[in-house]
Amino acid sequence: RAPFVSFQERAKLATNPTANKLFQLMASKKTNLAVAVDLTVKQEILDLAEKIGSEICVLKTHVDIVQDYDQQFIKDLQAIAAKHNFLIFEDRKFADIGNTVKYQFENGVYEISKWADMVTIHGVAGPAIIDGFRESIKTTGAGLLLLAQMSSKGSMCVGEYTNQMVEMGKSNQDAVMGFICQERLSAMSDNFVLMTPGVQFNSAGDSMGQQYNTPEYVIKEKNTDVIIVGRGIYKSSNPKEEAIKYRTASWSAYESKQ
Ligand code: 6AU
Repeated sequence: RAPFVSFQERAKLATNPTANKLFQLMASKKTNLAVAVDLTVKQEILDLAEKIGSEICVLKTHVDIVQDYDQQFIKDLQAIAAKHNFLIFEDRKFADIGNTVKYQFENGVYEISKWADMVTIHGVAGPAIIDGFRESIKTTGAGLLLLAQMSSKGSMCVGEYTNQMVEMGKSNQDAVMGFICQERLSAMSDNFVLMTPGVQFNSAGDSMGQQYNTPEYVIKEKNTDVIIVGRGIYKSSNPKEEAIKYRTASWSAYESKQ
């Protein structure tokens, strides 16, 4: 396995401003837990953010599933993020040509570029997709997360495609903050944040192709940096307590690599 480099050290190596910020935040707050809040009513998202905010480094949204979305929702979420010190990740999974994703990022109802600290992008359209984000993120310092691998059964983000995504990240280190992946590959250098979804303690998967691993497995065995937990936390009857369990497990797994 690659030699251990702490989050503090990785902050210094980071080439994207949000990667730097996230490494520092994780090191000081001592949490590498990101939570996917896939709820569809804004007040429910805000209530959960308030409850678990102290435990997390990142809150992940799918803003297009919020039925009563408005700009106040973003202001309220940003206030909670500032209070509890976490970053906001809009999991939009952009995939079109540069010119189109630029509109999707900056315009429409959501104006994602105005508030998201980081967003996900697919590489199917080729590396020029990144040019659609470059102008906007030059001013905000936001980070792009490249989908190098997916957690779902039969994912086609494998093999040579995955290698090409890593290369796309390395050729665009100013804009790309890291990867969504299931394992650390040797080509993934320490300036990148590696975030892994498909994490749950008590389930192997769902009926729609999702596959789960434990925090220990992904952080220690697969050597990634951040776990992304959705239903394992937001569906729980006590999300705060559950968030603490995931936080403790993923942070001990990180520390055990030293
Ligand atoms: O823990 P879950 O299964 O309730 O939620 C997992 C979350 C969802 C997915 O949209 C997302 O993680 N996700 C992603 C991301 C983060 O981009 C990639 C992937 O391969 N698998 C996955 O589940 O919000």
